[in-house]
Amino acid sequence: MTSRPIALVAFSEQDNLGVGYVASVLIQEGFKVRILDFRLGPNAILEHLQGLDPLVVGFSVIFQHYIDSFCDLIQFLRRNGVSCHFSAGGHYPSLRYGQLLGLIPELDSVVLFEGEVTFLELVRALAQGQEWQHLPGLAFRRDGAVVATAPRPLESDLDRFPPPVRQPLREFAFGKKFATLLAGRGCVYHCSFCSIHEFYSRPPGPVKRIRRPEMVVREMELLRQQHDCSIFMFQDDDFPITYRNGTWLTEFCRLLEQTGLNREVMWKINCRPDEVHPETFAQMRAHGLFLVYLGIESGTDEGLRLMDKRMSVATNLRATTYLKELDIAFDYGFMLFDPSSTFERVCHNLDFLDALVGDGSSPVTFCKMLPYAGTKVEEQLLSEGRLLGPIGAEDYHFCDPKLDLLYALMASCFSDWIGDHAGLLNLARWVRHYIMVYRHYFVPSTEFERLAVAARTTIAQSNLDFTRLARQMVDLCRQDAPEDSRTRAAALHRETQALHTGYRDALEQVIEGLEHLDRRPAAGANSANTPHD
Ligand code: B12
Ligand code: SF4
Repeated sequence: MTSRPIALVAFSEQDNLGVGYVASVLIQEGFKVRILDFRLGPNAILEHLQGLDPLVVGFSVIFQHYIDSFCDLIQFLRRNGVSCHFSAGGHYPSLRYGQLLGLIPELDSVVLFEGEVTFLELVRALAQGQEWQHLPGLAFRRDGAVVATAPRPLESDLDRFPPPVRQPLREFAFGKKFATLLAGRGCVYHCSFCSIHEFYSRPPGPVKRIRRPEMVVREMELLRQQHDCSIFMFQDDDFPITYRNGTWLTEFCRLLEQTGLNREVMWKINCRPDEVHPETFAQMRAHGLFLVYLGIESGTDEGLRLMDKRMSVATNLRATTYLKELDIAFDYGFMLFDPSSTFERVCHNLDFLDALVGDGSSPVTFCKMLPYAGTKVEEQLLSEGRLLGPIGAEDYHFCDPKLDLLYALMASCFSDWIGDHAGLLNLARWVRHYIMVYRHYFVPSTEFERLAVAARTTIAQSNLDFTRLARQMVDLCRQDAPEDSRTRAAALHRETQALHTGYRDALEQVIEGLEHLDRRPAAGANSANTPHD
C-alpha cells in the first residue's frame, strides 16, 4: 500500500458532502486524504499539491457553471508539473463524461455517478500499480476514443458508508455551530429543469434511498457531543417526510425526543410544497424544525405544468400559509424566467410574488431557468435549435426578443440585490435565521421583538419595491424601442441601487441590534454553548 495521500479538490462553501463521503470511505480503508477548497485558487492549490505529492487528485465538479474554472485549474496544475492521476466526479462529469474528457484532455478518468466505491477501487488499483480500466463506473480515453465501463449500481444501504469527513464546524448565529447532513439521496419526481432524477436513475438501483432514522439521529448526536453542533441543515433534495407513509418521520422525531436532541437542536429541510401538512409540520416544529426550503419555481399553473412540477399555485400558497401559521421560516427557489416565458406570465409571476412574500415572510428572489445537462429542458432547447453557449455556460434566447431585454435589464439592476453574497437577498435570509435562532435559544425581550418587527417590515417593503420596479421594467421593455428607453433604464437602475443600499443598511442595523442583545437562555433550551454576553 502506498503512503502517498489522496487529494480532493472541491467547492466547499459548506461541507461538500459528496467529497466528504468519498473521503470517509478512503480513510476507512487506510488511505490518507486531504480535501482542498476549490476557492483557494490555482496557486494555493498547486502549493498544497506540491507539498502533498498525492497519488491521485479527484476534482468534484458539482456545479456545471464551474467547468471552465476547473478546466483552467487542471491545465494549470499539469503545466506546473503535477503529474499524478487526475479524476473527476459529480453531476456534469457523470452525465457528460465524453464532453468533459474532450474539453479537459489532462483528466485521466471520470468517476460516474455515486463515487464512493468506484473511487476507492480506482485508488486501490493505482496504489498497487494494477490495471484499473476494467473497473465498473469509470470513463476514460483509450486509443483516442472515450470509453465507459459498465455502470456501477447505486448503494442500496447508505448507512454502510461511514459519516462524511467534515471541516471544523462553523458558526451559524449567536455562537451556535451548524453542520450539513443527508437523511437520504435521490428524488422520484422528474421536473423538467432538474438533473437529480437523471443522475440517480441512470445507474441500476433504486432512485431514492433513505437512511435508517437511528443512524441519522446517531450522526446528529455525535456532531452534538463531539463538535458542539446545534443547527442541522439537511441537504436532501426531498426530505423523507412521507417515506413509508410518514412512519420514518415519526420514528425520527421519537428518537430526537429519546436522545433529548429535540430540546437542544434546530434543523432545516428541503421539500416539495405538496408535502407540507399542518399536523406533520407542527410535529416537526415541536422537534426543532425551523426552516424549510421549498421548490416553488413558478407563480402560474401553466408554468408549473410546463416544468412538470406536478404542483399547483394553490398548493404552493397553501404550503407557505401553513408554514407562516406554524412560525416556520421558508426560503424558496423561483424561476421568474424560463424558455417558455411570455410577458404575461412574467407579470403573473410578479403578482404571485406579492401574494407569497408581500408580507415580508421571506425575501423576494428570482432567476432564469438554466438548461443543465441531462434535463428535459436541455433536450427540448436542443431539439428546437435554441441551446446556446459553451460547455458550462449553456443558455438560450426567449421566443420574444423583448424578453431578452427585460431579463438583461433585471439581471443588471438586481445583480447586487439578488446575486451578491453581501446583497439584500442573502442578508434578509440571514436576518431571519438570526431571529429564529435567538427566539429558540434565548428569552425574547421587548427590544428583540422590536428588531424582529423592523426586519419583517423592511423585508416586506423591499419585496414590494422589487415587484414595483420589475413591473416598470416590464412596461419599458414591452414597448417598441421608445426613444427615451436608455434614460428610463438608467433611472430604474439608479432607483434600484439606492433602494438596495437603504434596505441593506436597515437590515445591517437590525443584525447589529440582535448581536448586542442580552442572551438569557430560554427554559428548556440547552445553554451549554451559550456565549457570554
Ligand atoms: C448542498 C448544495 C449546495 C450548497 C453547496 C455545498 C458546498 N459544497 O459548499 C449551496 C447551498 C452553497 C449550493 C449552491 C448552489 N447550488 Co447547489 N446543491 C446542493 C445540493 C442540494 C446537495 C449537494 C450534496 O450534498 N449532494 C449529496 C452528495 C452525496 O452527492 P453529490 O454531491 O452528487 O456527490 C456524489 C457524486 O456526485 C460523486 N462525486 C461528487 N464529487 C466527486 C468528486 C470525486 C473525486 C469523485 C470520485 C466523486 C464525486 O460522488 C459523490 C458521493 O456519491 C445539490 C443537489 C444534489 N442532490 O446533489 C445541489 C446542486 C449541486 N446545486 C445546484 C445549483 C444549481 C446551485 C446554485 C447555482 C443555485 C443558485 N441558483 O444559486 C448555487 C451555486 C453556488 C455557487 N457559489 O456557485 C445544482 C447543480 C446543477 C448542475 N448540473 O450544475 C444541484 C445539483 C441542484 C439541482 N437540483 O439542480 N448548493
Ligand atoms: S426539483 Fe425537486 S422535486 Fe423536482 S426532481 Fe428536482 S429534487 Fe425532485
